[in-house]
Amino acid sequence: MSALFEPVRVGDLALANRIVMAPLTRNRAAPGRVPSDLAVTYYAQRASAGLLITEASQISPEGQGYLDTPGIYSAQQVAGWRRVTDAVHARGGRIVIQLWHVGRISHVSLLPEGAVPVSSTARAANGKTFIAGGFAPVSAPRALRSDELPRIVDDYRHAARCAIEAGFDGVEVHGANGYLLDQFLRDSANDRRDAYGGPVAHRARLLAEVMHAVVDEIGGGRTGVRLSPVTPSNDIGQDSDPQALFEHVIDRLAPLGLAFVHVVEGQTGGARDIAPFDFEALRERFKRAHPAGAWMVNNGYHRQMAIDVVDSGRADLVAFGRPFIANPDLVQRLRVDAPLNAVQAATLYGGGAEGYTDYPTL
Ligand code: 8OZ
Repeated sequence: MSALFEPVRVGDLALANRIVMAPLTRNRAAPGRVPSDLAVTYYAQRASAGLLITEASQISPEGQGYLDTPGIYSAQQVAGWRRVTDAVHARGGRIVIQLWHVGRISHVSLLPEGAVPVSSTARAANGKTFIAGGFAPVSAPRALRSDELPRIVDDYRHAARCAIEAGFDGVEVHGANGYLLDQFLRDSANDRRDAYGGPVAHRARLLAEVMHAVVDEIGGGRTGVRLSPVTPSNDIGQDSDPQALFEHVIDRLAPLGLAFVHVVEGQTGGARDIAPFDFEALRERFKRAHPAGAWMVNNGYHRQMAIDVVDSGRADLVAFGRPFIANPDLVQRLRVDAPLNAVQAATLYGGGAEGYTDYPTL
């Protein structure tokens, strides 16, 4: 039997296997941006994963960019998430929450009265978001002033504290997919002239400050980060030198003693070879600096790929996205090499139980 199905220790967490449910946006939060009753069922159904990573959850009202995504900043949200974590723990699962700020991928109708999206830049992305009434182009952002960034870092810190109060086993900071932290990282979206723009070390500063704050608040053994060095998601564009940028990011984060680094290989949800990038060099660099840290891979893995990557030592954990939406018992199906249910595209975002909690087990 492959090590994929064997228990593993990741930071402070004891996981039953190396199969992870990737963070998946589902747009079904209740009023107040609180996880719904259905979310309790949905996550509990998937608790046999070694680790569940929740859907991206905004750290503040300003961090929201789509309709009906949950937050992790209010007392009501903490209480709502507590029901999710209790249900997952009752089934022996482990669950971390993904901390999200969308930056410029937002729309004024989703933000507090009078606010516009904030970013590294005042340049708008060429893209759409989903608001009440359907898809709409994202609103023009304003560039954050450097004196506002400590408040953003504090919002991440506060959200991490809320996560622990809600019973989560830890957090994953969303540094991927063209959202706020990625907007600061890449020179394709960062045109700043202050200490947070220009050279790689400046562009990585906001992510580093966020990670330091979260680790200071809850501990490195309960903290992970998701990166997507070459995804073109959300019109982020390619950095002029992604290898150098993300090697710097890894060098900077490794000393924090993180539980895991989660890497999207290629285009999120798409081509694994969208742009050249040496992911293995990144992993080796991380492992040299922090041997106990887990390396989590994601993007289009099927059973044999996952077994091979873990058994060859090229990854410690494998995150599955769409297969986990359609197969609540994915771990068991992979174990016995059973066929998988296909995912229904029409019910991915928004709606109720259909395509959410009604996928059949074996
Ligand atoms: C799909 C739809 C909306 C948001 C990401 C949080 O790509 C997302 C997302 C995915 O990281």
